[in-house]
Amino acid sequence: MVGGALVLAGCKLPSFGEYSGSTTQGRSEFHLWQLFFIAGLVVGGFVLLLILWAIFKYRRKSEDMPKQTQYHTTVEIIYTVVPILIVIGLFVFTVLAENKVDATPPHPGATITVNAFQWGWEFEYPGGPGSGCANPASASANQNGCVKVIGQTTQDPTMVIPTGTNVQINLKSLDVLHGFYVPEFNFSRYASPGYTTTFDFNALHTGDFRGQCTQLCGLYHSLMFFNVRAVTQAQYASWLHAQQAALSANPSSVPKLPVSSDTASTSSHSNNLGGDLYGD
Ligand SMILES: [Cu+2]
Repeated sequence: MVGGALVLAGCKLPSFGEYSGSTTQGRSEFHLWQLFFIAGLVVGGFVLLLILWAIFKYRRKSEDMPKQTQYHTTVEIIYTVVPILIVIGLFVFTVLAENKVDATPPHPGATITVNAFQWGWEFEYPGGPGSGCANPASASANQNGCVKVIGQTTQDPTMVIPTGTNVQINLKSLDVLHGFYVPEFNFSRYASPGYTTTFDFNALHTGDFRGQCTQLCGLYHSLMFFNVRAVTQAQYASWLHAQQAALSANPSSVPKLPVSSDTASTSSHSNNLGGDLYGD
């Protein structure tokens, strides 16, 4: 508990091998990690001290049977109650951190639909409030000023997000199970076919971050990377406007998904191995 209070007070503690988190959500996760690590060090160090103390203090000094101390009620109560209190404490801090990470407040500063597919990522930016992108397979998807960024297996797409505001991500999969993972955000979620997973990012600073798929989803799973570029809100707005202007000037430039991903469930396309891996 004391360690937790110190962590939450923002003391300069080691990172214990974890990213410090480039989003408010990732930062909460990071503090939870520090708390768990410190709790583990305290418990482990205490146990180690007890072991060493017992080894050296109670070395065999004679052939007599030493005093037997099992069924010591006070000790048994202590070593039952204290671990339960520790687990309750860790549970409470976990729930508090989870609630922060999973919160999706209304009126996000940006909304992005992320479609995972074999083997790449598509990022859809709806044109305005209430307007969504049309059917991803449709070539007329930019009717509402919707902007799309699509990566191919050998070319990583970049998801541009504004900093200092909530960015709501609606994560979907167009074929099999994928994993959306940004290490520096301390964040990972399944992209499930037929189900939308919604979460928020609030980027703390600008920068470029690597992302990747963390579910074995087929032949080129290991190439399924993407980038996240966090920019200021003004840069984000001008980027979005530039994309919308380019699309309305040239509607046929709307990026399209690779053919195989639209037909993953029925196609016998030669490189469509992901569906087979899942035994469908
Ligand atoms: Cu994948």
